[in-house]
This record gives sequence, structure tokens and C-alpha cells, in this order.
Amino acid sequence: MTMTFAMRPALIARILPLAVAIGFTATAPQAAAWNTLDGVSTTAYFAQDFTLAEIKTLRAKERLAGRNQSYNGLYQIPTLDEVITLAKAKSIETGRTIGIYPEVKHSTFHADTFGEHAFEDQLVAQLHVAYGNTSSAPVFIQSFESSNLQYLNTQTSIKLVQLIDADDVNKDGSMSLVAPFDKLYDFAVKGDPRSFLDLLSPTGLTFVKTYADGIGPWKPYLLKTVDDGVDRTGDFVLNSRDREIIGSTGVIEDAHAAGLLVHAFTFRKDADGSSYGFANGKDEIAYYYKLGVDGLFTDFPDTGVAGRMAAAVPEPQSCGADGRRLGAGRVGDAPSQALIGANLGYEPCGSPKKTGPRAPFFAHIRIDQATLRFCRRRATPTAPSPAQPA
Ligand SMILES: [Ca+2]
Repeated sequence: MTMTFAMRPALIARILPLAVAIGFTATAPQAAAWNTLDGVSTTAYFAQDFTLAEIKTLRAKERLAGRNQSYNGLYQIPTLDEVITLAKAKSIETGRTIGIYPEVKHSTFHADTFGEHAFEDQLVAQLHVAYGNTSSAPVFIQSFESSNLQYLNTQTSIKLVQLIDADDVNKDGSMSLVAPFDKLYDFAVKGDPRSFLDLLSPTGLTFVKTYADGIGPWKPYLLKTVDDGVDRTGDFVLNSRDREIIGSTGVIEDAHAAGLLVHAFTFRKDADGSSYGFANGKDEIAYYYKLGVDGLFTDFPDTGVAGRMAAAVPEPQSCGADGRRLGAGRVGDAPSQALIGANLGYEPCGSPKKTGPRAPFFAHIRIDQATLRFCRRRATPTAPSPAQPA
């Protein structure tokens, strides 16, 4: 299944340039490289500087100290083909169609290295082999850039999602837009003045709808909360959990009016206060479902399921391409940086029947901020020592 490097680059699933892994970092420190990543000078181990064989000597490691570390060192960094194989195998095992939600990460960066659209072309080629060129494929392609999604819209019928980020959220609930987290990076390169926030205006959403099927905004864009200094959780610690909930910003309503799905990110239950206005992750997820999101990304799929059930979100009555409602997929308890971690699940289209064939399910898995990136044959051979096989 895995592509060979001698012939062409491979797509692997990783959020950062191999930032969190154990293996060759101790044995090949000379491989750390300097790059300008979306305008920011970055020194790291970049996937593109290693062969797939070298990357396969690595093992995944949980990146957040407060989470389960017991899976560290057990799992390889998967290729896209391996993710697809896993999703299909689990579909058979569970009787549910389990989809994938690949993100094209740093498209401009990869285009500079591999050529314009090289990443997107290979992604589409693999997805079409695996699922066919159809909007009913259990796949969403997501990106924090726009021009690559516009290009993809000319190359595939698979559904596309425009991700929307920010630098932070201000005390008054407004979004903090500080470069490089103020706009799509391809907009920054081209001098397009539109910020992430601009893309969520009715005009911006109409523009996004010309090429995408949905938006994937950071959650504070959808629900306004205010930091008023009140310790609502009563733990004598002030953090984002204590924020006062004001209500919908109107973005969900505007996006739906524009014909776009809304998949918010990322829902967690860490003790660091990554929730905004909620003491626990389940309540937060339930609130967003009631607010109207069509789906969400969570690092804790069991909490996602519990939150969706608590919200009593009605299941859609059809399986139309735009009629699906997302839920959290139950895909095990692997750590977020291992093979399966942060997850986006798709709720069943129609309730499973007690008798007869089960209704189709679309359980979209998101490998932790499932980013795809190229790795390739390195120009300068500095082979790291292989790690112990898992
Ligand atoms: Ca508190």
C-alpha cells in the first residue's frame, strides 16, 4: 500500500514538521533544518527532508503533557494510504462507513518545494482510487488556504472545507487577528487584504461557497464569550472556562444561509481551560450542537458522543450530500498523536433499523489535526539509526 520514495513522494499524516515523535531526533540531530514556514522562521525536523523509510523508524508521542502518555513509542506515523486502509477495515468491522478528513497543511510551503498543486494532485489521485471522484465519498478535504481549495474544486467532486483560524479571542469576545494567524497564508502571499473574519461575513461566505462545501472555524467564531473576571467554575482559578456565555455570533446562521456546512474545532477536556465558557467538554459540545453546528472536531470522541446525545440532536432523515450531521466517532482511546486520536465522527444518516440492514454511517475520523504532508528522498543522505521496531 505504501508508496515508494524512489518513484514519488509520499503523503504522511502529521500535524507539524515531525515535531512530536520519538526515534531519530536523538540519533540524527543534524537533520533538523531551518525553513520559513508560512512566513515564520522555523527550525525543526521537516518531513520533506526524510525518506518514508526513515520516517517509519519514528514512533508517535503524545504532545500534551497532561494527557495519556502510555501509548508513546508504540505507533508509526501513518501514510495516507494506511489511514484509508484503516478506515475501510474499521468500516467493515463496525458495519459503519468510516470516512476520513484529510487536511492539506501548508499548501504554499509545499508548492514551493514540490511544485504548484503537486500535493493536491497526489492527494486527489489517491482519494479517487480509494473512493472515486464523487461528492458522496466519505471524505472531506480541509485547508487553511483558499487557492488550493479553489484548484481542488476543479479537480474533484469530493467535499471541501475552508478552515478558519485566529490568533486568539479577546476578553470582550472579539477575535484577535495577529499575523500569521490573521488570514489565509496564500492571501498573505498574494496581498489579499481579507482576514479570516472577513471570510465569515455574508459576503465572505458567499465567496467560500463558490468552491467549498463547508467552513471549519475555530469555535470562538461561533459562540461569543466574555472574560469578565468572574470565577464561574468556583475553583479559585480564572481561566477561559470562566468566561460568560453571550450567545451565537450569527456565523452558523449566515453559513447555513449561504449553503455551507459548519464543522467547528477543536473540542477538548484538558485541565488547561481550553474550553471557553464551559466547565466541562461534554456541556460545551452539547451547547455547540444546540447552537447548530453540523459537526465538530474533538480530541475526545467519547465526550463528543456524550455531548451530542445530551444535545439530543435530531438525526437527519436522508443521506444527501449536504444532509449529514456530524457526531463524534468512537474509534478507541489511542492518544491524540498516535495513529488515531483527535476525531471527527459522522453521525449516521438515518437511524439504524432494529431489523434489516443498517443505515449507512459516516464516521469521519480526523487523525489528530490530521495533516498531510509530503516527505521525499532527501538530497543529502544523513540516514538516522532505526528505532526499535514496535
Ligand atoms: Ca475558575
